[in-house]
Amino acid sequence: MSAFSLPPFYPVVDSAQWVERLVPTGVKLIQLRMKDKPLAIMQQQAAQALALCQRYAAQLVLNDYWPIAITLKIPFVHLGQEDLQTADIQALKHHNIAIGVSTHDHAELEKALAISPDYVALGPIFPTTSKIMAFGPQGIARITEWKKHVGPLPLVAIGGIACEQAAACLKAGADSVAAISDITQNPSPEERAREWLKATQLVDKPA
Ligand code: 3NM
Repeated sequence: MSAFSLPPFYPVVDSAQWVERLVPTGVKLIQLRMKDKPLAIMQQQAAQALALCQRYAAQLVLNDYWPIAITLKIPFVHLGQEDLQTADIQALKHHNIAIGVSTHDHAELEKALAISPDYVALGPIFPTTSKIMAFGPQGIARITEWKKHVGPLPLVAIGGIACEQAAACLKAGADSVAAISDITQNPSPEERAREWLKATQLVDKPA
């Protein structure tokens, strides 16, 4: 298993520019999730994001483009279910790259658990416009159900979560809460990230 630690909150962003804005706020982990960009641009953005994270002692998670993670030695990837089918899991493990996997129903959860991931994500907890999906909102109770199923494996809650709902997600059993729009669409994203950090510290977890 790879060395990583999942903080109770992390932002998901689509560019190195966002990484540059948010890592100085104190976020300990940030996911770079780029879509529909030329490969060379994604590689360059990922390299820039990695350098920024290293400067601020934050962990970078790269969404989907796992060969870039191997090339750039990014220690952490997040895979959607489609990428789970095609990714070279053995190569990622060989390079000591931690793997997180998105899940939306029990069948997907079983597929994720079959590769012994380092965490699984459940979503969307609430309605979201940030990702087009065949799955409707899961609701908070589903977090508790997932946590019972995965046991000590870290669980991330994602999808439509606002800062004010983060503590409830953690109390329901999530080990971490991830968000895009509540931060990037806020008029003051850096300030909002600081609010998230505060709201997710010291939340009492279920026994
Ligand atoms: N994955 P926001 S929901 C990237 O359910 C992502 O797998 C999801 O964005 C899943 O915080 C989602 O703006 C979008 O809702 C999260």
